[in-house]
Amino acid sequence: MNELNPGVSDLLLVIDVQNDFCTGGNLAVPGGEEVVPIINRLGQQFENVAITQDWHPVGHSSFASSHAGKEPFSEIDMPYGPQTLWPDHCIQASHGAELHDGLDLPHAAMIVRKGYRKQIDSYSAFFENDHKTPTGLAGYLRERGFKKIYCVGLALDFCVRFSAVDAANLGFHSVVLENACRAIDMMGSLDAARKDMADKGVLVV
Ligand code: VGL
Ligand code: ZN
Repeated sequence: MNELNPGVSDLLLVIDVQNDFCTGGNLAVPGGEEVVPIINRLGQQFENVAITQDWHPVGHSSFASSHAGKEPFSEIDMPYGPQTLWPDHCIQASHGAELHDGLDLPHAAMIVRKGYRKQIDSYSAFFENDHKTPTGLAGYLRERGFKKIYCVGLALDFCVRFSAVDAANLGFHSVVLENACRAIDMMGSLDAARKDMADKGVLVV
């Protein structure tokens, strides 16, 4: 990855590298923790790093347990569109919501939390799943003058996908470093993610 040679207008966006998405977690992504050393090495090359954290209240509407008779990984219709239901995960201030403790990014200047409104999920680091409610990250990145966003983390086919696509739609150069991501890969989600990212001008390398 030495050829990246990131400059002052480049930012590494580290998405949801939290205990619940790693082995032993409530919504474990296969091999999730394998991204930790890869991201740590990348982080040493980037002067600018931001981190996201999935951050749900107890009883969040994206949890299957909040809907009588519904199983995890099924889908329901929400006012803002279809929503996959998940096992309870990344509950605010729980161990599962903490960043993986091997993550070594002391210079990260920003941590964005998302998914903290009970009635709406947020995969993207930029907008909640209504694709309208902003998290504030775009304003931060613009005000800081960043032009190119390198997305890494978990999960490639959910939060990384939607973050990278929104970054491109917002006018940033958006790059996904695939070897620093892992996917959930359920019901065609990884193929759909690849297609969506390609269609929206995200560079996947
Ligand atoms: C994520 C499902 C639910 C992710 C977050 O980080 O990709 N996926 N919440
Ligand atoms: Zn979540």
